[in-house]
Amino acid sequence: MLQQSKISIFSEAYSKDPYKFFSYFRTQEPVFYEESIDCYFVSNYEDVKYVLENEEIFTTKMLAKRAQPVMRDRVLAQMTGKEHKEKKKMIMKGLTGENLKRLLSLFKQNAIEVLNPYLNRGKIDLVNDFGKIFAVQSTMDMLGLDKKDQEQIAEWHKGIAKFITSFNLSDEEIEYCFWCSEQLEKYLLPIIESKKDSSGNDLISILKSSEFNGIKMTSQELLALTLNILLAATEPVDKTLALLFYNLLQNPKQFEDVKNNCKLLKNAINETLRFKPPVQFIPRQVSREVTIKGVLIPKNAVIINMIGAANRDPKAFSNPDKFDIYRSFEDNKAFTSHSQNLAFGYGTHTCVGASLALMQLELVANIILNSFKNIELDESFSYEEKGLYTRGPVSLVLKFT
Ligand code: HEM
Ligand code: 2IO
Repeated sequence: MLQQSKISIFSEAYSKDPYKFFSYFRTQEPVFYEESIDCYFVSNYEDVKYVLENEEIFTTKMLAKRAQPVMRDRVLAQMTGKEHKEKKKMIMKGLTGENLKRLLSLFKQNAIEVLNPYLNRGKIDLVNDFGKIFAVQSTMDMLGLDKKDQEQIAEWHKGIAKFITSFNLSDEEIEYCFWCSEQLEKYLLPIIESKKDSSGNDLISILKSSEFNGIKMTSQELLALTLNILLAATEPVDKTLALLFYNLLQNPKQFEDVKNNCKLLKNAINETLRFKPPVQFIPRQVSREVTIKGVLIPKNAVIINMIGAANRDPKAFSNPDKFDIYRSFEDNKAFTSHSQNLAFGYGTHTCVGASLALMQLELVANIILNSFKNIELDESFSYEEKGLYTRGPVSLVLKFT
């Protein structure tokens, strides 16, 4: 019988600062059972890696309940084997080569346009005035959607994100999430149906013209993958960008070094993703009884991988609680390859948009650094992060000259 811990991820203290709890979880309760939601939380780097690389034991079946009701059909993470490989390839086609070049140029335009009105104001909220708008616009470019509808899309996107990344929603909240999903369906289905096969380079057109086993996808299947990209490419962007600037502002020497050598931005982005990953949880469902660190996990139980805790495991990263853009990413005491941080996941379902996201973040951070000088936190601003599953700053008010 598992002893119920007094600690809960639903406590106010955890929600305020989960990072304070990670060492306790890793060392005292490496498989932590959260009774109220009947889930097992895994926090050691080696265990998270083991779970994510064994997809036969640790499946994504729980997404049928956690994602499918608002995604309206299966998302990429629910697929396995040949289907997963081929559909992932279709998505990759829309994000690489000439399409990558086209997207980066659109991202640049988006960033400049959104930042422009703030240039003479000396003040900007990097989350609410910039990041959220930039993220939705850029995802709409990937999908080939008309950006005139961005505000509407952003609002409905919040509803599906809430459903997938929450625990214990009320019936009213669930109803609202479903309503958002229905609005997105009503909006997107006619667009998906009107796109002419092989007429465009956007992801919807590419997916529509591709075949799996000689058969084209149905509109419903295309809708689910469209919603998958909408959520996956939008949700982490404003969070990562704000965390990057916050971490740099908290570490002025490192910020100076980045400003003097823009090649260091890549390191700063990678270190931000390790130090404070915007996607904190990756759930899996066990296909058979399994034991981790001596704890028996019953068949069909849901395991939640704690990415934030794994990324600060001292067995994988030296001095893990220090934000250090100079840490060698090869520096890994316990593992033979290299210590890859787990912000983009690991194994078969590793993020398909990872390299695009890194380029997008580098591009936009460079634009911000070139547009604003003497960036500081506004003195009236108090910093707060929010979210258990996805997590990031509520706002980040910067002043600059
Ligand atoms: C999967 C994080 C950006 C599309 C994932 C997973 C994580 C993640 C943790 C693994 C899920 C799992 O194993 O169940 C992030 C972060 C991002 C980011 C931190 C930005 C900083 C993007 C972008 C795209 C994208 C820009 C757009 C194309 C996807 C898709 C999957 C995925 C489609 C599912 C992959 C699969 O099941 O094979 N992402 N992501 N992500 N991500 Fe991202
Ligand atoms: C959409 C949770 C922001 C994904 C998800 C049901 C599947 C998958 C992830 C990421 C990030 C989002 N899981 N993206 O964790 O596609």
